[in-house]
Amino acid sequence: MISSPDSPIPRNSPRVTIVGAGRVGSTLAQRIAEKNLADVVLLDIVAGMPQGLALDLMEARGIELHNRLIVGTNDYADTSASTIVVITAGLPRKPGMSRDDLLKTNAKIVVEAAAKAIAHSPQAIFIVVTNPLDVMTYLAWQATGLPRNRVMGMAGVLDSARFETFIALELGVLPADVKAIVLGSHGDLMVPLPRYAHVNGVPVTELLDAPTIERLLERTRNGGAEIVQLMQTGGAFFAPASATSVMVESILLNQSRLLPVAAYLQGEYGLADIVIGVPCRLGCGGIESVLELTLSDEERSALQTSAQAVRQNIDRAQEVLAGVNS
Ligand code: TXD
Repeated sequence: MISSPDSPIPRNSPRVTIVGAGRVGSTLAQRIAEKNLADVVLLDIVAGMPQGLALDLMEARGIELHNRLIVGTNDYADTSASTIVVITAGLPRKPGMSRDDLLKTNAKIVVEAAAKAIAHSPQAIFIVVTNPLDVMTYLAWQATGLPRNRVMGMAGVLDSARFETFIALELGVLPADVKAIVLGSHGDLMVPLPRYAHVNGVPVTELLDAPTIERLLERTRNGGAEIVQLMQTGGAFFAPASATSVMVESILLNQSRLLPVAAYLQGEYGLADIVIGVPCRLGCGGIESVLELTLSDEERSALQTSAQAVRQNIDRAQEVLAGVNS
């Protein structure tokens, strides 16, 4: 079968829709196609932009040696029957802006995107990327009405990768040999767990002293802001796209990878009716299980503080949305 960007995608290939063809969205489309994971539909409100990006990515296929289709569109009808929907639509941070400043604008965008996407892909698993991440994931879960295993947010994989990067740079070791996990909300109140970090099995606490670890943690907490400050226009997108692609891959290939994911909790970690970053096993059903780690009192209370901040912002977002609907 011969396919062009204008022809329907053959149904034997999984399809990933990315809502928001900005920097994260378009880079993610590239990663998914070049890792040969799925065909991609890039959707944006800006007319012509996703179509142009899709054509550009299609023209790289012969060079990059893959045959995945990338379609750009402004119409949700073209996203039908997607296996995964990733929502990156929204505004990114400007210098000095917190992720929560984005709350009002992005709440409306994400709710609309989730509702429209689920209407065309009722079987899809949703991954939210838009900030403020935990709140937007909660709103997408509500807007889709899906069971909790099928709606999740990407932040922990990125925050963990940042912590791993800083550890690798400090020690001068291969980044892939460093493993770390960051829980909690995506923001200043994230909860890194240095006692679980290791370099090929050697605990980081054996390799670095406490003040150094604290310095690296602080840099991790400010990881997003550091890049926004340097770039001045927009924020990080290469590592966020890589982090999202790992989640997409684990779901599409049913890899059951254990990854920190923003998940809707129903009592785990003593938290309920909240979305927050926790270790999850990701497979073809989405979140297949939530792993409850034994936390110290300090870690547990940091997670609770993180959850309280998310709760406040969920309430604020609900007020904003209620205002829109009244
Ligand atoms: O760890 C994480 N979760 C994050 C989150 C890491 C990096 C970026 N993070 C957040 O993702 C960031 O704060 C933003 O909220 C989103 C997207 O970031 P990106 O850098 O890709 O922003 P862009 O380049 O501005 O792209 C956003 C696109 C842009 O093309 C808009 O036209 C589009 O979203 N947009 C829409 N598309 C569809 N529908 C609607 N309503 C819409 N509104 C804007």
